[in-house]
Order: sequence, then C-alpha cells, then structure tokens
Amino acid sequence: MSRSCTILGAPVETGASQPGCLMGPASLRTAGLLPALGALGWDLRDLGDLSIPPQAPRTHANPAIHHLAETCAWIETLEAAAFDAAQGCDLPIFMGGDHSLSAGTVAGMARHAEAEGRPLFLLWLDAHPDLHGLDSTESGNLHGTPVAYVTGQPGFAAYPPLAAAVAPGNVCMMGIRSVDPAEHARIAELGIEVHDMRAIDETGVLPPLEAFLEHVRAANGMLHVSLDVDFLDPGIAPAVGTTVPGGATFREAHLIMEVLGESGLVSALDLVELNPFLDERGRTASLMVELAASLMGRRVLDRPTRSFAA
Ligand code: 6HN
Ligand code: MN
Ligand code: MN
Ligand code: MN
Repeated sequence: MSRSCTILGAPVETGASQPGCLMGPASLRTAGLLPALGALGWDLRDLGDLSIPPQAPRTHANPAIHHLAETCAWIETLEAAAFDAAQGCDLPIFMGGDHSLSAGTVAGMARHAEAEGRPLFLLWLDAHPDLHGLDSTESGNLHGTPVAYVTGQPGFAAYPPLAAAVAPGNVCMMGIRSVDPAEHARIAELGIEVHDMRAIDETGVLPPLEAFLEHVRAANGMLHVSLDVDFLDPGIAPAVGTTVPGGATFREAHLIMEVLGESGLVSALDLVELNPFLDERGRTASLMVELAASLMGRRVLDRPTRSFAA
C-alpha cells in the first residue's frame, strides 16, 4: 500500500524583511515537486494554497515588529490546516512561504502528536535558530520567532494560544551559523541540541543525525522536519533573503534527507524561505524539489534497510 502525502501551499512573506516568498509554492510546483514525488509511488493530494483575509494592523510594545496581524492569522490558519492534514495522511508537506509559517505547522503537528499520545520531535535545518521572542527580536522579522513559540517560551501573548508545545529537549538544530545574542542565551537556558557548522565540519552530518533519530525512535516519537533554504550554502541555493556563507553542501543536504527518509520517522516537512525573485533560473527551487525527493525515497541504487543501534 502506498503511503499518502498531502501538499499544502502557504504563500506567507510578511515574516521576512523583503517580499518574494509569496511566490515560493508556485516556484516549487513549477520545478516539478508533484511529478517528482508522484514518481516515487506516493499517494499525493495537492490541496492548493491557503490564504488569509486582509488584516487590520496590530501594534506591539516592540516597535520593530511588523505584520503582527498577518503573522497571527497565518499561524491560526496553518495550525488548523496542519492538524487536519496530519489526521488525513502519513506525511504532509508545507510549501512556504517564509519561516514564520512553521509557528503554525509545528504547533498543529504538536497538537496532532499529543492526540495520538506520542511526543513530537523537531529537526530544524537552518542557518538560524529562529529563537527570538517578541520582546527580543531587533529586526522585527517574525520568521525569527517560530522555535521560541512552539517550545512554549514566554512573551507570546500576542500570538494565538499554543495548544501543545514541543519539549525543548526534543529539538535538534543543524547548520546553524548565525545566532543573535538573545538566541544564544536561550539556547544555553533551554539546553537545545545545536549542531552548528563548526560541529558539522568536525563530525560530518551522519553521527549527530543518527543519534537524534535513535532518540526519536526510542520515544516512539513523530518527527517534524523544517528545511530553511539558508541551511544550504548560498553557492548552491541563492534564492533566500538571509544568505549566510558556509552552509551545508549538496551532498550533506542530500545525505540528511536520504537518512531521514530511510528512518521512516518523518511525519511532516516544511520547505521554507524560498524567494524565487532572488533565484537564478530556478536552480534553488529545483534543488529543494530534489531534496524533498531524497527524503521521499528517491535513490540512485537500492540499498539495504538501515538498522539503528538500540
Ligand atoms: N529565518 N536572527 C535574524 C533575525 O532577524 O531575527 C535572522 C532570522 C532569520 C529567519 O531563518 O527563517
Ligand atoms: Mn498522521
Ligand atoms: Mn529559518
Ligand atoms: Mn534561516
């Protein structure tokens, strides 16, 4: 029996500093996401793109914050959509849209996991930890806040109430190489597992990834994977507003996706921060599609099933 996958577009761009992520879902479709996954035997359902109604402006005590009303409307819409999608399929894919969308999708998956009596784990593949509170963000770009929100940190009274939080101990970050001081303090305070690019240079991606997956498996957990374009090196993925040099290579990224797919543990995937206005002839969109295909089972050769040490 083929596994089922629901695809949902979330053309959110108000959490970023510059426009363009609005076109992300269209660009991923144009790059062939649907046929690529269909060819891998998935039972696919494309629900199209979500939308929010026009919002009256909302202000916040932190004057840097912009588009608060839009972000909250997206969080509410996506939380419900993710919860529903997770009930109805094995693996929903959320096409962004900027990373503020994950405040909604991860929250909805956390509610789903709680209803199933299982813990939710979160693998955050990003140059940034996105751990700001509404009080600490200096840019006011709300795509810098989702991990703090979904782990239930204080200071989010202006966001929709969170039904179920992800335990900070269930979060693993890889690719991190740009951390603001407030985020640095929060990583230390919460004890979040962070494999920055320096650590990946030293160990490679496989040992920390396998250790994390063993943890998920031992806890009978569900795993939400959130892939920010800027996790990748800008040389291979230029279409993002927040490029940071020294990102993951083509093979590091594919290896992570392949091992995630083979684990059978992935319960949801976000493809976020693609800004097609900044792309070069669609190469970043195509790479994101290829990475999704690696997670969903595309292989060069058949391989024996991976075994995970107890
Ligand atoms: N992202 N820490 C910076 C800020 O503006 O708060 C960058 C945020 C990047 C957001 O990776 O999705
Ligand atoms: Mn499910
Ligand atoms: Mn991000
Ligand atoms: Mn980022």
